[in-house]
Amino acid sequence: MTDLSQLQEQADAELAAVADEAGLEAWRIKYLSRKGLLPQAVDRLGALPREERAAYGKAVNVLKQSVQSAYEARVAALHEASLAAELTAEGLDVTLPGRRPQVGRLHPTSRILRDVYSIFAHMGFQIYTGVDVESDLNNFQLLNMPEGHPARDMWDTFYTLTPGVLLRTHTSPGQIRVMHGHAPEPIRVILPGKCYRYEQVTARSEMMFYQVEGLAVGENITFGDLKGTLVAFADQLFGEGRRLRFRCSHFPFTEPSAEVDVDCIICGGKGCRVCKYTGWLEILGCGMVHPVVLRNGGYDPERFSGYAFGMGPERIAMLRHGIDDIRYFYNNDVRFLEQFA
Ligand code: FA5
Repeated sequence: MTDLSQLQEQADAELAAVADEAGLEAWRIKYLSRKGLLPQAVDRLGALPREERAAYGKAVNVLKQSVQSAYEARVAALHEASLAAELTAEGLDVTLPGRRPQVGRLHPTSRILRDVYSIFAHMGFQIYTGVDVESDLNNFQLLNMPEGHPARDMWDTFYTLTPGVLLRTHTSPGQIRVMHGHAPEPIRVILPGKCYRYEQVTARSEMMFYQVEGLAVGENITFGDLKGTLVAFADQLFGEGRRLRFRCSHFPFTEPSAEVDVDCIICGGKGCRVCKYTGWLEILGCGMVHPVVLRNGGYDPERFSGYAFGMGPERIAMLRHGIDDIRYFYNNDVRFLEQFA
C-alpha cells in the first residue's frame, strides 16, 4: 500500500511540474499508457496472496481514478493557458467593431420578372417554365422555320455536340411544349426564362438574356384581345397613361406580327439619347399564332386562334432605371447591383 501512496505522490508532483503539452504527453505515457506505471500497479494484484487482494484492488482503483481525473484537469488547464497566451500574443481586441455582412439584394432583372408575374397572374395567366437546352425541332422547325429558313440567321445560337440540340434563342419553343401538354384545352400562360444568341454583344444586346413569352389559345381570340392585354400590362408596369405603338413586323410563327414600343420613359416622347431621339422604345414582339404553329401544337386552326408575345425584361429594367448599357446586368459588379434597393 505504501507503494501505491508513493506512486500517487510521485504522479501528482510530476503532473504539477508539467509546463507544456509535450511534457503532459510524456507524463501520460509514463503513467497511463498500456505499459505505464499505473497499469503495472494494477497487474501486481494477481501476484498478491488471496487475503491481500481485496484491499489492494480497492486502493489501486481509487489511485487510478484520482490519477486519471488529475490528468484530465491538467489537460483542460494547459489548454486554457495556451489559448490565453495565444490571444495575448496576437493582441486580439474584442472591442473592435465586427465586419458588416454584405446583404444581398434582388437583381434588377428578378425585380422586373416578379412585377411581370404579378401583373399577368392577376389577369389569369399561369406561369410555366420551358428548358434552356432545346431541340432544333421546338426552337425552329415547329415554329414554322424549317431547315434552311432565312429567319434562322437572325436567331443564331450555340449548338451542343448532339445534332439537333441547342441553347434556345427565345422562349417561343415553350409555346410548343405548352400546346403539346394541353391541346385541345384553352391556354393562357406566360413562360419566363433565359435565352442565348450567337451575336455581337452591344449596349443593347447580350448573348444571354431573359425573355417572358406569353401565349393565349382558345376560340374567338382576336388581335383586339392581344392589344387590350398588352395595354393593360403596360399601364400596370409603367404607370397609367403611357402610350403604346404597334408597329408592323414579321415573325415566322405569328401572322400578323407586330413590335410594340412604349413612349420613352426618360424624355416622355420628346426624344433623347436613350430612345435614340425617336421618342419610342421597343419592349416586345407579338402577333397572332400562325395557323401552322397551331396545327404543330395540336390545335385545329379552323376552330382555334391565339396570340403570343415575347418581351425582354432587361430592356424593360433599362427603361425603368435609365440604364444605358445592358452589359452591366451580368458583369456581377456590386457597385451596379447595390443601386437597386
Ligand atoms: C423574339 O425572340 C420572338 N420570339 C418574340 C415573339 C414571341 C414574337 C411571340 C411573336 C410572338 P426578338 O428577337 O425581337 O423576338 O426578341 C424579343 C425581345 O427580346 C426583344 O424585344 C428584346 O426585348 C429582347 N431581346 C432580344 N434579343 C436580345 C439581346 N440580344 N439582348 C437582350 N434582349 C434581347
